[in-house]
Amino acid sequence: MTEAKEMVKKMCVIGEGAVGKTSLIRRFVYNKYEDRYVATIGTKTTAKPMQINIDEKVVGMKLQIWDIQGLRCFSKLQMKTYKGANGAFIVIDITRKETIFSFEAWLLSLYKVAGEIPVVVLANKNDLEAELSEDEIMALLRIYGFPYFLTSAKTGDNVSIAFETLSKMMVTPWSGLKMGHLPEITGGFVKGMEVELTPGRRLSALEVEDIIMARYCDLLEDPDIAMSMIRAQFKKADVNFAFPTVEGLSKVVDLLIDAASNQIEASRLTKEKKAYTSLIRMIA
Ligand SMILES: Nc1nc2c(ncn2[C@@H]2O[C@H](COP(=O)(O)OP(=O)(O)O)[C@@H](O)[C@H]2O)c(=O)[nH]1
Ligand SMILES: [Mg+2]
Repeated sequence: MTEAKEMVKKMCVIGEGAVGKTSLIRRFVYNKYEDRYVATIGTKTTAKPMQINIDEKVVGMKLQIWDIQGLRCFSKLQMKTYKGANGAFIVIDITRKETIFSFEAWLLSLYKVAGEIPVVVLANKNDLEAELSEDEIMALLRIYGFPYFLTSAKTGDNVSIAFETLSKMMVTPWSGLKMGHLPEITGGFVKGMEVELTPGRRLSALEVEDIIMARYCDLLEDPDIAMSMIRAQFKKADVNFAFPTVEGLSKVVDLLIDAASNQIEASRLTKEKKAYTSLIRMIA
């Protein structure tokens, strides 16, 4: 029996940089793969219609897949993009053991904003020699009860089934975490969550870039549009967003303010620019 009932669901793909988030999405949506690494700037969304089978019923849904830049977790921009998410992939790279160390921090930052939504873990690059064994992955995930897949964006191994699994979890009642509550993570991760803007506090260029991008998303009230404008200005200014400098950020800020001039009132823009400029001045 077929029952057409389309719904839109938001799915986030998160994890450290270069674990394969963008490649996994590209494989799933376009069935394509590229060996070249182009770091994602901010967030990028892709829509994908999906048909899933639930209890012998075909359910149509529109997946909104959010590819989220993975430089650091608890970044202000990332936290903003988690809002309203219905499910998430946390991606780790089996060729780099360290990508699993921050798993809980990613989870915690996600749950802080989106609540306890379904999560599926993707242990990616399974076509390469592993530095991380399946036992180690299972040991970590046992306490949470999250499903995981060994995937390869390169060969396509397990990619579709992973997306189908998470999609299903997103539309069926989810019992939540197996353990019932999240562990308390102390130390660096949680403490680093809020950037305190006290006088004399120095910031890194990356932190400032992050705050500016998050503010710009607020300013334009649509993170998707804001992010595409941000991408365009970085390109125009020829500034590498992964290694921002004071000069580079100043250039980008000028362009960003300019780009918003026909949408935002001039007095508001002047204030905004002042805020960006004083943030840039705080760079150590
Ligand atoms: N061998 C192999 N390389 C991969 C795989 N997935 C991604 N890569 C490569 O790893 C690099 C980072 O991938 P990307 O998707 O941009 O990572 P992201 O930063 O998490 O979005 C790129 O050079 C990709 O070609 C995979 O499954 N196998
Ligand atoms: Mg990417």
